[in-house]
Amino acid sequence: MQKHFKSSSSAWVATWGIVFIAATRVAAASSVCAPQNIFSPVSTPATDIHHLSLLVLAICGAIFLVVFGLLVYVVIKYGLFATADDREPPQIYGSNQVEIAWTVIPILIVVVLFLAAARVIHAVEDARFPPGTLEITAVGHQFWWEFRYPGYGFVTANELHVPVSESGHPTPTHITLLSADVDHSFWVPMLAGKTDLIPNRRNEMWIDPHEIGTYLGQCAQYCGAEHAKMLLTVDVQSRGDFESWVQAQKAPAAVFDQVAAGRRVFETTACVNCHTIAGTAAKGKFGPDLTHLMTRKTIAAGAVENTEENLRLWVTSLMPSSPAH
Ligand code: HEC
Ligand SMILES: [Cu+2]
Repeated sequence: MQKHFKSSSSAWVATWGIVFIAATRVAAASSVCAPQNIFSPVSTPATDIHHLSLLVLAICGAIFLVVFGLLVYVVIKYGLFATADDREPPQIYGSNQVEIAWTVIPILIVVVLFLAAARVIHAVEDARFPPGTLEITAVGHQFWWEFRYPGYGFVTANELHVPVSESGHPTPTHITLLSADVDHSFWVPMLAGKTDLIPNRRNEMWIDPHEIGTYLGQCAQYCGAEHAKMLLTVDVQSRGDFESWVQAQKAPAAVFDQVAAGRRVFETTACVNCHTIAGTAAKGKFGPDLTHLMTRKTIAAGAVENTEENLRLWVTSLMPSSPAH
């Protein structure tokens, strides 16, 4: 008797605990950063995953309702309003029907979930690409993203630009994923699922965003102390805007006489060992390409806005002996 009450109250606590944790997680996630939203996909892989997750959620929700409903029924009938006769439930040994039912039903549920997931995996992984597909290579670094556009011959960082993909004229983007150091994971929730960037391995993913806009993403694999500040954005542009952005990125760095002194400092200090600026002697590959740094909205992988003040703080912090300190 004691045992009966104990186990049902601990099941009660456990169930409510899980519901509570799930509820706080949903609340926390939705209040922090709306643009990173798995529930409003704008690209085929994200849409497929969204549909799959709704199916899984519906099946799990149905199981929850059945189990929880039975639990509530038992607690009320045999706990709160038990008559003397109800105290000892009928003892059943070896019922074939019951055992077959609770074996076959879960197997069927697992098979349905497996087939649905396999269908989505196949659709995403084995997609065929039309001739207009844009090829990009993304390289994960501690703690920033390098984006190479091999077809156009330039490199940029942290802010990926791609053309919008219209249904009449699809222009998806195929992304090859590499890592320069440790594991990272490329995740822009509104565009596609996560794919890891693993050292000495070539992974792939693709997106076909059909709405112009800026989509936020985040490295989704803990890669070191500054992992949380390894953000990325995908700027989905009209075909025309994308082409003019490409032309601007292909041009060598702008030259201004007013900043000749600063350029001399850059070219004669260690900066050149880590950074590239097209058209100068700086050919370093360790840090982000700085050729068109001022076309980017943020610096340091989205950690701060690209303002003059932030840039100044960033660069002077590299030079502890500089007069700015
Ligand atoms: C030891 C290599 C190294 C040296 C030397 C170096 N940098 Fe960097 N730099 C980096 C790395 C790595 C990052 C990316 C950091 C991040 O986003 O987490 C970076 C980022 C930057 C950025 C921000 C770029 C962006 O797109 O976010 C600027 C600007 C910059 N460095 C300027 C300089 C200047 C100016 C010098 C010389 C005074 C210099 N760096 C020297 C490695 C270096
Ligand atoms: Cu990371």
